[in-house]
Amino acid sequence: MGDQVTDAGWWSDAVGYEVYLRSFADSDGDGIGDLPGLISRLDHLADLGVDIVWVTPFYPSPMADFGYDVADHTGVDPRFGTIDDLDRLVAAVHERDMRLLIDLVPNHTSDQHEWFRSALADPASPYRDFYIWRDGAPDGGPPNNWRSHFGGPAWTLDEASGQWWCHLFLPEQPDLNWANPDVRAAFEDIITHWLARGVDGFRIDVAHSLVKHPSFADNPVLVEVGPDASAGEAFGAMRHDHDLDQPGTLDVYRDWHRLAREHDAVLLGEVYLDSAEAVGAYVADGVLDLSFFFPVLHTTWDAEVLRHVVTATLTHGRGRFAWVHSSHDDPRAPTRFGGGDRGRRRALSFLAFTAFLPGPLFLYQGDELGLVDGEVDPAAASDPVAVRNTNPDGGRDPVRTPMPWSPDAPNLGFSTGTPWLPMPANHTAADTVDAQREDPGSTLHAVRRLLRTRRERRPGTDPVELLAEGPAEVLGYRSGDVLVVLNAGDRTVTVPLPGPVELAFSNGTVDVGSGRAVLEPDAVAVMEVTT
Ligand code: TEU
Repeated sequence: MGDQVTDAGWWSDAVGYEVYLRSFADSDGDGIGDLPGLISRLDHLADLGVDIVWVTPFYPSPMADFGYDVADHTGVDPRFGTIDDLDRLVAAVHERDMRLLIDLVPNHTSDQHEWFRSALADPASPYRDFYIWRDGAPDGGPPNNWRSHFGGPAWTLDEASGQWWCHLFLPEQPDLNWANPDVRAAFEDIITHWLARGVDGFRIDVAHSLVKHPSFADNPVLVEVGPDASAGEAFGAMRHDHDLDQPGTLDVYRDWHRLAREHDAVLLGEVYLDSAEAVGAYVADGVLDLSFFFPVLHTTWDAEVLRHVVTATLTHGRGRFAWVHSSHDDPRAPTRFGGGDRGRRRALSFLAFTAFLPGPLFLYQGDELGLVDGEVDPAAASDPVAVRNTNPDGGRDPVRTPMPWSPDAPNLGFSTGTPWLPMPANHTAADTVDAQREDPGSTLHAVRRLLRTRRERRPGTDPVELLAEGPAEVLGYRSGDVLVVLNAGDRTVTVPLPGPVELAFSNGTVDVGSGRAVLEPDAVAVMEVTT
């Protein structure tokens, strides 16, 4: 299904791993994960079978959005380490035959970036036009009805000049003006800087909203929401005709693609749009190499929903949508799939199901442990989405709690100091890397086995044929000699097979015999057809 990619690179088949740096490993006891901490844990990733390490922003930042408010695109925040640590990270990743992706945040900067400081201090500054300024509406309100993802209007008034600046996220994250060629030139310099320093590519933050419609017209309102609506509800209550997914965005990436190609580097977009067709346009030839497709990470445990995202990925992703199951922004897969052992089993089964389909496979830290969302006391909430809204979505803290490493160390081995976000009570010794390493029945062992099987048996560019026969709650496909079947229902199912098979990987109780496979609910079987 779907055309195969025409310019496949080293990333096409890779296993990626997202490191949320702040919560990964703290080397100096300040309670915040850092670059030396990450370096000290790279062997865990290499052992697991990871090819690409994606590290979230380490740049100098006031941390209003924990680093996604960048104040200097070529530096390192002292809380995360030094520029020498970054060079050491590049070398240490490469020594282990892995590659390093860093986060590029081009939609906005921090309000403490020197560009914005200059723009705010002096409307005649050459940096004024790096950002988006508009006069208010005749009634004195914001220029239009656009909303911030994080609550409230997407505009804040600069009283000195009487103009408003645009921010699709926090007021402290002013949006850049991508209609200004100087902004484009500045980012090409940033990209060139990091490629010369040896990084292997970029995960591009909010890759779908750099360019805004030049009319700055209101977005059509789909549903009226009251003041009690959460940030997410209010954002979703309008059609984003003018603030997201504007055509000129792809031209920016065409330029970056040329730069990336000179260094054999990869561009991976965070294209946070629901339509697979729309996301597919970002991964056309000569644009981005890869994109996440987020409906995959919003699925519930429902055969129809799972089938839909898989089919959409195959049709529109054409091997360029990276499979993603959890992230630092959204509920973890085991939690989404019901929590506890059951959620964990389902998450592993769906991970295995996607592992033999075209496209790279990404894990988020803790996915290899079957980690569920951490329980965070509301008093400890840190995410601005939770803290700044009277009716919060709950925020993203539960998916950002520190990584559990060892059962006997303070804070499960994350930090010798006080973690910036408390270790959650529902993450216990059994969730730690060290405990799971000792337990052959652990999720860690299963994921390592799965990734090894994927490396050995991955069908490469063979076309994928979705299985049409069998019970409705079963999802299945064949690609080359690999046959994968998942039971997303709540009864044991028998699936007809084309001939003799060998079981290459399974999760849950699976019985594979001649001509049929029997799978209990939530189970997956990865088989090799032997004739
Ligand atoms: O996320 C962009 C984005 O669209 C998400 O914020 C999403 O809408 C929200 O998290 C759902 O809960 C990226 C980063 O991944 C996120 O951490 C940043 O806060 C955001 O950009 C701003 O840079």
